Parts: sequence; C-alpha cells; structure tokens
Amino acid sequence: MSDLYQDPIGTAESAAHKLAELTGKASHHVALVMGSGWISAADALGTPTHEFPAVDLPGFLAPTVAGHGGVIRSYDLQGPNGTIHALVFLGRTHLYEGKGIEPVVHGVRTAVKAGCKVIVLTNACGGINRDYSVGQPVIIRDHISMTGVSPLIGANFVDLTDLYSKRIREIVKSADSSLAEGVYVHWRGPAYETPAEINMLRTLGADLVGMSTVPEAIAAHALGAEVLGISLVTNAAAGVTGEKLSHEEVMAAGKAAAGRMGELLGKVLPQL
Ligand code: 8IG
Repeated sequence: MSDLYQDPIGTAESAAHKLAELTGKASHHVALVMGSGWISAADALGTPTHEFPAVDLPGFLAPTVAGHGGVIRSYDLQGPNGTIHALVFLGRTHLYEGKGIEPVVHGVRTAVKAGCKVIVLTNACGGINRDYSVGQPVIIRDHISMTGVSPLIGANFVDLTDLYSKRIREIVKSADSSLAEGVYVHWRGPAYETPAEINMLRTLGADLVGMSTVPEAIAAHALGAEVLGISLVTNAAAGVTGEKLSHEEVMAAGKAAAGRMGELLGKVLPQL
C-alpha cells in the first residue's frame, strides 16, 4: 500500500513540495480541476509555464478514462492585483474507478498544501432540470451526496453550509449574468441513472447529476479553501428526452462549449 492511503495529508504535503521544486514557485494561489470536456477550456488560459504528468508527483495514479488527462499545468495569470500562480489539473480520479476515496481527493489536497486558497472544480454532467440545455454551464449552488462516501475520517464535523462559496458565486455571476445556479448530485456510477432514478433525484431537489466534484469540494473545504463548482451540461439526464446516453456525445458537447468556458475562467480566475 502506498503512503497515500497511510498518510493522505502527509502525501499531499510531499506532492506540494515536489510541485514547488518542479515549477520554481514556492506557492500557488488558485487551482482548477478540469473535468472531461474541459481540457480545451484550459488552453484558453494561454501558455502554461510548466506542464508535466501528474504521476511525477507523489500519490497520483495513472489516468484510466479516455479524455481524462492526468496532466498538471502551472500558469502565471495577470490580474488586477498582479500575477497569480494557477495550478491546473487536466483530469481527475473518480470514485467509480474503485481505488477508494483517497486518490479522488489527492489533487485538491495537494493544491491546498501548495498554498491555493481557492479551488475551482469543473465537471461535465447530466441535466435533470428541464430548463437546462446541452452545452450550458451551471454554477453549483449546493450538492446532494448519493454515495454517502466522505473523504474525511474521524470526529471532523465540518460545516458545509457555505460549501460553494457565495462570495465567489457572486463574482462569477457578475462576469456572466446569464449563468444559472443548481444543485449537483454525486452519483457513484460508472453506470448512468435509470429514468426512475432521475425522477427521484428531481423530486429530491437536484438539477445536475455527475460522478465527481463532491468529495473534492468537501476535502478542499475541510482544509480551509474556498470552493467554486461549475458544471457543463453535456447531456440530458436519463429519461428527460428519451435519447440514450453516450460518452461520445458528452465529449463532443464539452468540446463545443470549451471556448466559452475558457473565456469565463480567464476572466474570473485573476479576480478570485
Ligand atoms: I457527462 O447523465 C455526465 N456525467 N451520473 N449522469 C451521471 N453522470 C454523468 C452524466 C449523467 N452525464
């Protein structure tokens, strides 16, 4: 068993140390986790100062899904208050990969230990809310965990009332007032939901459903970082249109919306 499972926070600290070595930056300010379909949005941020495989840092696993990159980039972005160092993860580990919860949250823990006070979590997801259309970005206002799996262990009774920072949501909405907000459900997968399950989730107050983001948001918040979540609706959830769900459709919708997403992130990030 690797150190990641024995001492997850210590391994994140080691990874942050190696990151500082590889980039020559003692700390980073903000981190972005780019979900499937978001990889080309990262390109809109400009040219990174550094790029390397995530496995070059302690505790990261090799990626297993096509389109989930497993690459880390460091950017220098110009903002109103000078240059900020942004860390970008292309690809993530998911709970459905069966490696447990630790690798799922290792990236955000590394980012917080590297100095990031703000963690931006992006994802591709299914739209439950009938008002949403494919290709639409939605700010995550709150979540529902349908996995019950927490990255926290022990008597760590973290408050999640303002998990998806109201302060940051307001900044994003002032950059693009057309953005909707919704409640994201974490579904373990890897199978998508049945139409009956989507009806259940809608009844429970869910707008979006996906297989990521929630454990990372909890882990980042528990370490004191502020969290922004943005979902890209890449398919109508099961039963909403009667169409079947396909991974290819998801990737195509992500690609099509990447320009808009990259522009939004480029505008918002330096302000955070
Ligand atoms: I992209 O419809 C994407 N990810 N659970 N359901 C779940 N995850 C998803 C979906 C979806 N679309």
